[in-house]
Amino acid sequence: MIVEIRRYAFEPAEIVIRPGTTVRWINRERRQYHSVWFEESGEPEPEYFFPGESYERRFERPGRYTYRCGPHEEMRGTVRVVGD
Ligand SMILES: [Cu+2]
Repeated sequence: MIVEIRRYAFEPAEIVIRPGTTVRWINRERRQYHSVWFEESGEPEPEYFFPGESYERRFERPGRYTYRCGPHEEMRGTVRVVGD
């Protein structure tokens, strides 16, 4: 599953996936770096990634996972993992 980042937005902002799916966020900006931070999970913010780079994460458990970009709090997204 691919989520693209353009003009300070995650596209699509919400996705629905099955357990065991890897999500890849690709930075499609011209210059701007971003991060994908699951802040509510209590994890530290991961490193920024730059145009042309990507960030991956695999989801094993059903649930609703919200995230944001560290430097741009208005950038938000949701991953819904739906089991059988
Ligand atoms: Cu950002």
